[in-house]
Amino acid sequence: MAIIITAFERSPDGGRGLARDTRVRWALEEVEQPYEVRTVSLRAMKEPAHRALHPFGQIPTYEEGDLTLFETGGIVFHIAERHAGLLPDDANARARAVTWMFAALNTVEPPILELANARLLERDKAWYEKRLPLVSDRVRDRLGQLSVRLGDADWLDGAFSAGDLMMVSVLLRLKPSGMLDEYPNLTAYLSRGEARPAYKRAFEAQLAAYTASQRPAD
Ligand SMILES: N[C@@H](CCC(=O)N[C@@H](CS)C(=O)NCC(=O)O)C(=O)O
Repeated sequence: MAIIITAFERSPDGGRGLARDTRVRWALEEVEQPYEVRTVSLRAMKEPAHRALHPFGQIPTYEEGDLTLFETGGIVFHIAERHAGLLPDDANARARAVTWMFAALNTVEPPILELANARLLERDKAWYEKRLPLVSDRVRDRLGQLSVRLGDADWLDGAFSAGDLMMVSVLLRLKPSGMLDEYPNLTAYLSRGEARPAYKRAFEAQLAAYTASQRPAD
């Protein structure tokens, strides 16, 4: 059954792999499942045809036969459940890996997004300079806690899992800020994620799509 995901027609991240289709591509590459990509414009994302796939008018979505999914947590979990390679066989280890997926999305990603949004959308506000350190400290709190838990380990709980895939994906947004440099073990963790052949393939695929979107039409 062909797998089709959606991605931005022109990713606003400039091909840096921060759009969330990259984490879905990465999961599919880890489990060696081929997939097709349908790109959608910002306008088309808000139209009924796309909203039928994604109620919030966002990307990515995932279609496989008569199954349609949205939300990267749900999509990556589905991929990890269906195919070997992203979740351990042991039931307890599996539950812990899923817990790390939730931790990435529910506990670590929100302050990171708050910081990204503040930098992007609030620079011209009178309170920006006062608010930024507060928001940054909330990110540092989480990074400090994560850094302590990771310690010297390569991955969050034994072998690489969907929990690491999601956590690395979430942390990547901080890379340009230099904030991760304060936590050398997290920087190394990120590098290990980026060094995985499956991540490299996913990154290259989204970059190729972005580059193609920049070429003038014939
Ligand atoms: N929680 C959702 C977030 C999806 C999301 O924010 N997608 C972004 C792209 S990475 C998007 O479609 N942004 C455009 C918009 O919201 O209009 C998930 O993990 O899938």
